Amino acid sequence: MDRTLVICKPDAVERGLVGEIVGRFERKGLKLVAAELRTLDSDVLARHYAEHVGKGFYDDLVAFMGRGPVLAAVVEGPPDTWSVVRQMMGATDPMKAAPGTIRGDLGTEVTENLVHGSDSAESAQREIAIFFPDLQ
Ligand code: IDP
Ligand code: MG
Repeated sequence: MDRTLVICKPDAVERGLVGEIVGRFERKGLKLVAAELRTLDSDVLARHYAEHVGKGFYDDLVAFMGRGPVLAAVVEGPPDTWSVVRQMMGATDPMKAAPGTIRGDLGTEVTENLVHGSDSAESAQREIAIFFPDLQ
């Protein structure tokens, strides 16, 4: 089995779309193995988004991601589950994301794009360790 990190971002919590987003993953056949509503501080965000520190959009990203609670979750499924989750999320820019994807169906803004999913098996392992260090 394979696990990946999913975050329903603050806009998803504010808009009441957590159930819709998690439900899509559950209906696909992926299993929720950890989930917690929490507000992320700048230290956690700097670790999680290490690849983006210093980029032009980073300050806006951190302000957005820390403005209210997120649902951090781990989902489990067959090998390459991280890739299935990414496909179901759609492109980073919701205006370019395909219909049928979470971002394509539910969003319009590139920063406030509803959902995070790890972008490789290595990222999944790294990110799960940040959010759920005690997960077996
Ligand atoms: P991803 O979430 O699809 O993996 P990344 O490139 O890793 O996309 O970017 C992380 C997050 O930073 C995005 O989900 C989005 O919230 C935000 N972001 C990415 N690119 C831009 C941009 O060009 N302008 C504003 N925000 C951006
Ligand atoms: Mg990314």
